[in-house]
Amino acid sequence: MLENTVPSLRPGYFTKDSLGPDAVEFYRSQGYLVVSDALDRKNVAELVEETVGICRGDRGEFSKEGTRPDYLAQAEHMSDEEVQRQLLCIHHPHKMSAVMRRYLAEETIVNVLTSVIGPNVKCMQSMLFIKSAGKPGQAWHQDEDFIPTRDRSLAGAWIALDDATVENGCLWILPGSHRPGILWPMHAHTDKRFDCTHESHRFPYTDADAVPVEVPAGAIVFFNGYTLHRSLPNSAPRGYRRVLVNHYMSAESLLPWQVKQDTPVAQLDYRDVVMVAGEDPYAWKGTEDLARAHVRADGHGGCADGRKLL
Ligand SMILES: O=C(O)CCC(=O)C(=O)O
Repeated sequence: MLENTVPSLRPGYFTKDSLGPDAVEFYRSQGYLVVSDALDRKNVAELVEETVGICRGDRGEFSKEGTRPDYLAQAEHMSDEEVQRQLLCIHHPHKMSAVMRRYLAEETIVNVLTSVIGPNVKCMQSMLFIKSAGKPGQAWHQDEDFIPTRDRSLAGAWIALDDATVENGCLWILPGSHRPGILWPMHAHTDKRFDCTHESHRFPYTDADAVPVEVPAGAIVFFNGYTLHRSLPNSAPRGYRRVLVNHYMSAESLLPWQVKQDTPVAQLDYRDVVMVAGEDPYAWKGTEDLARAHVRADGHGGCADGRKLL
């Protein structure tokens, strides 16, 4: 656990026992909330063990730009530390790991999401960040820029597998930045502190308005898809800042994401989804198995300066 901090006393920090209307109100007004004791040590150990198994290639193939990452051929001769240092982020680990899939519908996640989204909730994405010492962070962005819902219901559940501190690259949030419901412009950046995704800019907040969301391992940070957030590099001398981030939305909304453009625009609906609560009003469409676990390559938009980080 984090030393010398009492996360549950900070604004927006709750425990499983203290979740209730105040937590929902905080999420609605500030765009995030923390449940600092969501997972116990056993849960965290299980997810960490699974992370190592995934990085070793023991849970099946994952590709980097369509090819198998080179290090996997040598993985059996590498230490747990070495295999984890090879990757910054794996998308869709739930597609290769039954353990990761089980945590999509973890009890606290379902409890919070049914309070802040509604009774019917679906998940469309998971991401496993390893972020070992020296790896970059993610620049300011809003997740709805990448995963567009039609009712602004997108929410991330950011599950800390290590204590996340300012030093090792915890999440930073601009409180209340979801409220205007505006998607700010994005551009490619050349800031070497960050992975190569594009960054949001021209919003009316400064870095001084941001709060670091330091949390102990086992905490879950929930944040709205319009909330501006970023993380800084892992500048600790060693170790990781591992986190499993799952994304959810209201099952009532269609999901015009990663879908064939020959469909009429109003009907675009990505159906590789997992219901985690309630009823799926579109169950008659069935679901599809489209996504594959893959390594994040050069970010969503490519590196402005041609860097290869992974
Ligand atoms: O944890 C991080 O480094 C960034 C996470 C993030 O940007 C996200 O989940 O959208």
